[in-house]
Amino acid sequence: MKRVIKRIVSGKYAIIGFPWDMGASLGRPGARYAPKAIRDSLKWILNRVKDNKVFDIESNRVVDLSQVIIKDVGDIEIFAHDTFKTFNTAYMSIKNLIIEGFNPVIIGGDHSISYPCIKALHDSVEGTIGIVQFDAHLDLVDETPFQGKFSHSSEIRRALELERVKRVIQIGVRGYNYPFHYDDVRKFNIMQFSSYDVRKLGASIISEKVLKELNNIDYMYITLDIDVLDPSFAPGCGANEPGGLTIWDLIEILKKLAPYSHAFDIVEVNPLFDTGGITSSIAAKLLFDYIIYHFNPI
Ligand SMILES: [Mn+2]
Repeated sequence: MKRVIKRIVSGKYAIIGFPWDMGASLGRPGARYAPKAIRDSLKWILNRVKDNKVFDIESNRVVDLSQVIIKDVGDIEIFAHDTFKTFNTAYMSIKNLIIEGFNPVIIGGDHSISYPCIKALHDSVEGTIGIVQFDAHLDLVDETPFQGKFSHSSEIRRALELERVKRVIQIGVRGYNYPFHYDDVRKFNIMQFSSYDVRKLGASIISEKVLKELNNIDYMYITLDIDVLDPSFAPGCGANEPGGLTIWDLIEILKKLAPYSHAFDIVEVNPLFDTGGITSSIAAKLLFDYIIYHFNPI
């Protein structure tokens, strides 16, 4: 029998802000302001929910949310001088939420925050973990004197050290990177779909390939670095990397993967570089898409 990734639908979603940007050692800091900006944008979407129902125009249907709990649990407590203490606080909170049956929806923060969140999923469940990483960059740096071990360039490398993280799939990666990462990608058996692959093959085929690849995995964690989008769509991010995904392709792939995901984060939104809230509003839309399509796939 063909194995499929576990779908767990409790209808319980916890929104968690993680306003940490001390890991933004190479890119532009400022993602600490993202949880507030994204929550402000999310209000515009939630305003359309009436009597626990919302008209999903893109799928031409009314989605019934009467069985859905979206609980905003506030922000992770930040200890600015102490990465370890901050990450451990986040790890404990998110682990508890997962054990209580929530699907965590985490608003970063720079990309370093994904590591304690992935570890929280890893340690809350038995079984293998697959990570789907939407990103312009690889985030596979091991340790450097300048960035240390827990920056926004290292969270995927750290996650790969967890015992049951068995597969990483990167979508939207592009540009140029350090030559040794060519070997890392092979060493860690990372599957990559560059932004140009997405453009050539289309969102639908990419989604099918990802799900097929994760057939033997028990739990999926989706991490979405907003710089996966082309900077023209998302100017308020931690780093500019030309040639990114379009918003339409990203939305379609996310909607197709969301039903099989067990935790989600959206990171690197940087309100200090945003223009008119464009990037925050896209992040809020992606966050709501994740919840709607996780609960009620098309
Ligand atoms: Mn990243």
